[in-house]
Amino acid sequence: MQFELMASMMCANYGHLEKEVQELNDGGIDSFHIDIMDGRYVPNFAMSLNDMAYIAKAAVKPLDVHLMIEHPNNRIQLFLNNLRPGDTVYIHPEAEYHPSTTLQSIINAGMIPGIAINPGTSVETVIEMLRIVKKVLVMSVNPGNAGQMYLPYVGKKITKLLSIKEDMDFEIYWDGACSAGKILEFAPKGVRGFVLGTTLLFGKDRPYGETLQKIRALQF
Ligand code: S6P
Ligand code: MG
Repeated sequence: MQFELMASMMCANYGHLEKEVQELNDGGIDSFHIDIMDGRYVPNFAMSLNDMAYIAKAAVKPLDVHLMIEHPNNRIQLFLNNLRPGDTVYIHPEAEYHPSTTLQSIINAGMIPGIAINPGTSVETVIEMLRIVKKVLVMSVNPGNAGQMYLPYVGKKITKLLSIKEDMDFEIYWDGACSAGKILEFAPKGVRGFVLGTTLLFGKDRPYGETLQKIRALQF
């Protein structure tokens, strides 16, 4: 079973960030998930541009940048200038007047365009953007914090997205409260990747490589 594992870097230990990045690189992470927050679109400040740029330099694997900021188009070049072609950038469509313009800037820079869908956002309201993006990040918790409870009503939306992903040519990624049980249930259904935070990867007193190996060995 092919699925991708992303490390939610807002959950990493910033006391030795470079060591964290190296351990994840060596441990076989597929990409580094970067939660950028502005304290307005979401009620928190997590990572910012400098954190992202630092990790981009230290990381061998691609970056998966999740912009939880108002009007990302105003500042999108700051982020794109610090990324490599093939990195992914997700925006929240609700945070932008013209989200398709912002997605086009991401495409023009050679990055993979994505949208993040909040628990309270329906597939119908973002359907046109599904024709543009390559990735859909489904939030299974409200955006802003790590360590929250899974919101079970999101499952129905994933089922709906799974039924249209082939036709509309995008992949589905899971963000929030990702447990082994959720990977076991949703990877076989076609969810392509999972963001790992405090639920499964960080703060466990276990080498990251060992955890990642265990997850990949789950029986399907
Ligand atoms: C939340 C953010 C996420 C979390 C991650 C935490 O706003 O987008 O990327 O950092 O999901 O994982 P967990 O297992 O602590 O919920
Ligand atoms: Mg995220």
